[in-house]
Order: sequence, then C-alpha cells, then structure tokens
Amino acid sequence: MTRVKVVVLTGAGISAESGVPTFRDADGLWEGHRVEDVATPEAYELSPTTVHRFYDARRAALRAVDPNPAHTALARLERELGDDLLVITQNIDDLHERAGSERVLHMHGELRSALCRACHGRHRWDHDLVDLPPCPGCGVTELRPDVVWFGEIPYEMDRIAVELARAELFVSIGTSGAVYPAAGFVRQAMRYGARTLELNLEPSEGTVWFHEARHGRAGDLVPEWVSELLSRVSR
Ligand code: BJW
Repeated sequence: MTRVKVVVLTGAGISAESGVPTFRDADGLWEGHRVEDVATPEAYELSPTTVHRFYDARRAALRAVDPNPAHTALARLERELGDDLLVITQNIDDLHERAGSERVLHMHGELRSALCRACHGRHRWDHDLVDLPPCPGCGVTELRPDVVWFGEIPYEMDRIAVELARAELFVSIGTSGAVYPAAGFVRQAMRYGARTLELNLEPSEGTVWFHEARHGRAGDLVPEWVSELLSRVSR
C-alpha cells in the first residue's frame, strides 16, 4: 500500500452525460461554426453581443444540469487522497465543485466569473453580461466572459508545470486532445516519469502518448478506475 501523486486533466466529455454539450462531437457546441473560428478575441471584437448571448445562455443552462457519476467519483478520490490529487479542468462549468471537489484548476476560465477588460479584475458572476453591467471593481462597462479563447494564455500555467513534474500518475478524461497546451500535458508528465492513462469515449488525437487507454463513457469508466486505484493506494 503506497501513496501516489495523481494529476487528472478533464475536458468536455466528462460533463457530456450531465447534458453539457462538447465542442467537437457531431452535436458540438458552436452549431455551424468551428470552435477555432469563434472562440477568439477577434470574434468578440467583431460582435460582443453575439458572444455575450452565447455565454449568457450557457451560464443560465448550468443551473439545469447536475454532476454525474464521473464528477462524483473524482470528488470521492479527493476525499481519500487529499493533497495527492489535483484536477486540472479545461471546462468552464462548475460541476467538479458541485460534486464536492475542492482542488480544481480551471485553466480555460469559468462561466460563473466575469473579467474586466479595464481593471483586469475577476469577479464571481451569475448574471447576464449582454446588457454591459458595470465592473464591481472599477465601474467601467467592460466586463467579458472570464474564459480563455484561442490565442490567449490559459490560467495557472506555472503551477500546472510544477504539478505535472511531480505527478506519478496522469489521467486524461473526456478530452479530444485537439487543443494546446492541455493536449501536451501527457508528454510533459511522461517526461518527468509519470504513468499515463486515457479515459475517453474514443481514442483521442493524442492516444498514442498514453501508456494505457480505456474507451467508453466517463460515467462508467471513472468510477471503475477510482475504485480500482483506491483498492491499491492508501494515504
Ligand atoms: C466523452 C463522452 C463521454 C464525449 N465520456 N468521453 C498549431 C499547433 C499547436 C498549437 C496551436 C497551433 N495553432 C494555435 C495553437 C494554439 C491553440 C491551439 O491549441 N489550437 C488548436 C486548434 C491547434 N491554443 C491556444 O491558443 C491556447 N493558448 C495558448 O496556446 O497560449 C500560448 C501559451 C500557452 C501556454 C503558456 C504560454 C503561452 C488557448 C486555448 C483556449 C481554448 N478555449 C476553448 C474555449 C473556452 C471557452 C468556452 O468553453 O467556450 O476551450 S476552445 C474549447 O476546446 C474549450 C475546451 O476547453 C477546449 C478543449 O476541448 P475538449 O474539452 O477536449 O472538448 P472536445 O469537444 O474537443 O472533446 C470532447 C471529448 O470527449 C471527445 O474526444 C469525445 O469523444 C469525448 N466524449 N462524450 C467520455 N460521455
């Protein structure tokens, strides 16, 4: 019985069974558009109202969804492993937190947060942004969704580099491996000696980089893997 330092990377696939749409599957999110063309600062400059409406609708839709057994299993793992588990999520929903996880890094930002383009403050936000409300910090009406678009630098990259270097086990769940830098984390962790595992509906773009890959629904695979790990590990 040994301890193990685990870093989990999650993507849209972990929330799919909760009813949150993924980006690149057939029923993907930006209907009729490639996400790479529209999740950009340029798209926001061109039509802030369209972008605000899109994120306002997704923020409102969050209230109607709940964590699924994959989120719950990761929260259970955190209760057992404590500081030895870190979840890095590309998701902007709050389903990990609602399942009970506390050690979560949102590298692509959060729906329930607004970013002020004037003072750069980040503010907890549960309302619409389309009507251009004032920033609670500076009063300027320059609030945008606090999410990371293409060409912008994801949050917490320094901390993530440190955690990947320390990881003994790196597990990627429900992500297509199409978007960097997250898609490169498996190779980063592996270079520092971590064992790597993919849990995804189908082989991701980076599946060859993993020591092991299991394919199926996150709601089945994640609870199975968590139980298996906990039977081998103690704090
Ligand atoms: C299930 C399931 C079930 C379904 N169970 N599984 C050329 C080469 C390399 C890189 C670049 C390049 N040109 C440009 C770049 C960089 C660029 C990039 O990666 N572009 C690619 C298109 C190539 N990246 C960036 O610009 C990033 N910034 C950056 O690189 O800064 C430079 C820098 C970095 C680090 C340090 C210093 C400087 C920023 C990327 C921002 C991405 N933003 C988005 C939008 C966020 C807001 C929003 O949500 O609207 O993030 S795009 C979108 O993609 C979103 C997601 O987080 C991200 C990843 O998507 P994800 O989660 O993988 O979803 P899907 O739909 O793709 O996949 C779902 C998977 O689940 C599928 O495989 C399904 O099979 C599976 N699945 N149901 C299990 N039930």
